[in-house]
Amino acid sequence: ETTKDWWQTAQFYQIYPRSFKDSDGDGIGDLNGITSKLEYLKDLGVTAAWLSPIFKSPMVDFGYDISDFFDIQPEYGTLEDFRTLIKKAKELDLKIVLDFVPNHSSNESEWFLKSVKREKGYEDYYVWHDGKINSTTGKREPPTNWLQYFRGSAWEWNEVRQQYYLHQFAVQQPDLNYRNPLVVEQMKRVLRYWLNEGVSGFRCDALPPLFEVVPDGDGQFPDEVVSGATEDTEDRDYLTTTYIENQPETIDMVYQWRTVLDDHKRIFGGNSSVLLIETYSPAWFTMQFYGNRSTEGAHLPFNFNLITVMEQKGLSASNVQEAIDLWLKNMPAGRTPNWVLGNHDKRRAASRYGKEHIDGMNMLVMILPGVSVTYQGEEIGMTDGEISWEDTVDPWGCNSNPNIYEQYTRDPERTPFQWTGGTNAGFTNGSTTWLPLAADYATINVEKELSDDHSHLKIYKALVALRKSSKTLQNGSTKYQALSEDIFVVQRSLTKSATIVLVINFGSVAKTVDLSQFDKSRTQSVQLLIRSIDSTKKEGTRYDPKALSLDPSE
Ligand code: ISL
Repeated sequence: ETTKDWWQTAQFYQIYPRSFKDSDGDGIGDLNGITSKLEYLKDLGVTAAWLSPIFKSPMVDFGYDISDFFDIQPEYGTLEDFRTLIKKAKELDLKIVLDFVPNHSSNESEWFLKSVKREKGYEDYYVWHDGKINSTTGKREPPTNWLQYFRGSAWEWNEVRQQYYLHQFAVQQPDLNYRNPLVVEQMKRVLRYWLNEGVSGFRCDALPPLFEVVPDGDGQFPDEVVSGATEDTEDRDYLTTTYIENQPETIDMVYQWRTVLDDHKRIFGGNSSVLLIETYSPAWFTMQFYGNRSTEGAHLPFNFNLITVMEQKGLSASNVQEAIDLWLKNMPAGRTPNWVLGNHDKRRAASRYGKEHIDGMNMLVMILPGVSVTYQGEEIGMTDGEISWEDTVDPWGCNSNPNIYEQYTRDPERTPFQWTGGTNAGFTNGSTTWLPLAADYATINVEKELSDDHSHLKIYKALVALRKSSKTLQNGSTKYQALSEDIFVVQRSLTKSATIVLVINFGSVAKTVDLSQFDKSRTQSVQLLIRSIDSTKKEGTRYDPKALSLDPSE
């Protein structure tokens, strides 16, 4: 077996900086807060932390609207603070991965301000268009019917420039024009700049909308057609996204970024740095990011199937099997799989799957081959906050209305991290928090779960430790199967004696499982390694694999 590079066996951990730890009492998380908690990450067994955007931003989309890609958001700290964070991380042998947001900038970026004024070199930095004149009304209209992700038209009229600009996200997030070589080069500068600051790679944001279709000879873009997915004409699902998503040029751009990373390593030495790709695309598109026979691409295009399949169909053993198949059966040979349960855009795993299933799902992503990515709070079983319309700040929520905002808002999964059961959950020493806390912080928090004999956190730590020490989990073969609607089994084996099995009961009634049905050789007693929180079994005890009883959600 070949030796693996660091990222192939890594435990990734996503930090949402605004909600992780506040060091200065303003109720907003910051870099010094993160630095003060690096030891916590080390203790969890994390290899690399990915920070959601920390760059200068008007915070319309909480950092995903960047006004200066080369500077730090003042409320998060300074470049010096960032360097301290990197230094401390290096001391602890933790890697830091930054968010790279290539699709758009903030409308307050100097690039955009210059483009509005058609300053030399910036004329075509964004996707500008005259629009069209309606033949009946004689009025000016957007160039196409394209919709943004956050509800409403993807085109905005600019009075100064007297043209429309494209924004696939909020009005304040104009799309950069990747058909302009100056933009392509500028964004590679961004990558090199942060590599020089010592980061270990990037999570690349929002890849599907990077390129749009090439306009026709008259400079016109085609309309999307009504897809019938929703009746809500403001909602992006109302139309197809044939022309605005998943263009082939997007794949090639990622290959170019990979070259930037590899060149940097070749010139300056050091460890490999990684590219993680955010895309909710069909497998035929997603898998191309990995690269092809002649070209290396992203190290890890995120696998969101355990989120999306369950969102559509609910949690069951067969749906879990389908989600795993979707990745492993489509992944090109020799690549590293990965497993994601949540992020800052999706309802929290404990709320989505049900609190009782958080340990089972954490076990699942850690026993499956490849790497797993934890969103802050999943290790303690954090649940969604309840955020009223009045407290709603996410642009996706705000672009809707009080009756439907809960369908769109992403605030519930972004509430402050729960460190203790004390005032403001130990997130801040100040009196306010930028988003209300989730209600359950008195019982779901790090301090309590570290002191409890058995807790989500202790289970999580045991899993990470097992994964780190187990050759079986790192190199073993994989077999998995839904034995029924409720019972799911994953088995990893290196040799017959070095076999690890995970059995989950997704159902709400107790079941007795015969593991020899799944694997004929599995007749000798099995020893319990790690059990979910409500399990009454005992670690170290031996059980009969032909009659293994499992309580609901055990
Ligand atoms: O959130 C989604 C699905 O639940 C996606 O449609 C999401 O908008 C898309 O994947 C892009 O997300 C990323 O870029 C956005 C930002 O708002 C998100 O927080 C980020 O993860 C714009 O930069």
